[in-house]
Amino acid sequence: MTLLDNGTSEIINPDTYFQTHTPSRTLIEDEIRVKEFVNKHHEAGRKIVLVTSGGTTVPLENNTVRFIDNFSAGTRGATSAEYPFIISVVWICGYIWGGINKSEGGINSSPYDPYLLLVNSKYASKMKFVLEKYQEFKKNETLLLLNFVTVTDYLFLLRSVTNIMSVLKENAMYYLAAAVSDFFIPAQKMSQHKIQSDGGLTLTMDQVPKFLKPMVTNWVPGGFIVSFKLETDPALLVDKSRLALMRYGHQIVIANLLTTRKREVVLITQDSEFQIKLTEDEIAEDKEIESKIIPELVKRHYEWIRNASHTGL
Ligand code: PAZ
Repeated sequence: MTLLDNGTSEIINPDTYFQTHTPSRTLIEDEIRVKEFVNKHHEAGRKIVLVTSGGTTVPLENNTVRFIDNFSAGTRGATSAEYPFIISVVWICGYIWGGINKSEGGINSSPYDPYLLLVNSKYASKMKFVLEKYQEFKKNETLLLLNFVTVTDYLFLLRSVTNIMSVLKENAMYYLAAAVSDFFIPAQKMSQHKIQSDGGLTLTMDQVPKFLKPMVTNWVPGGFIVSFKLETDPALLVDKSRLALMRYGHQIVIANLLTTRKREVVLITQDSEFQIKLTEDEIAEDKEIESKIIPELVKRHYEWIRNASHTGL
């Protein structure tokens, strides 16, 4: 974080960010694929969910040798897309395809056509379910997978995909589970070449612009937006989630703690809090919390659509 003389941190605005950074080389190709996908499903009268998952990296050099990563394995997004009710999905992910956490050693997989999977026997039945779901998506052409690596790739991709999906108006859900870096080194301040190791390293980072505000206001006004809030301090979780709702004006924040995120979350709206928790029996059966989150969100999304048609949104 760059600290200004007065001790406040510098926040670049989203427009300046997009003007001063370069998207990934695959962005144009990705946009074409998203347009085709969205047009096809929109014409067929289907709803589409955008799922983002995984972590974004922050390069330290323009010719990147080193980067800062975060803990996210992309499990939340991957697992969520497996559940019924999720019909047409544009899924942008960093790292993995598959419902099993990379840190659990479950699978080795490719984001596209996996032809060799090494499956830990503990996960065999789960993997069968995931593969069947994937085959179903493939057969019906209802899943579009897009990848990102850096935070810049992610932000450009998010802006493009949401702009294209805005034609769906309230018939789209945006499920933002990716762990997006909060700090980065702007391209113009980054070392061009590998940083030499002839002493210690002090990093100065800027704050990544808050993209939820332009997303809610300009990119997809009328869309049903669900963001996630991760904290490690339970005392901050609900207040920070509420603050995000107030600041950005979207529909739901799902609050989760790092250590309990797989068994407990709180769905927070402008006027309610709703806890979703796995019971001890469900945990013993390896039930996934997403099997409870997704139906609840789909129900709320339908209510949102009903209200939107009344209010003419
Ligand atoms: O990717 P994962 O399954 O390991 O973890 C999911 C998560 C904690 C990244 C997600 O639930 C989340 O909270 N995403 C938003 C993180 C944030 O506050 O930026």
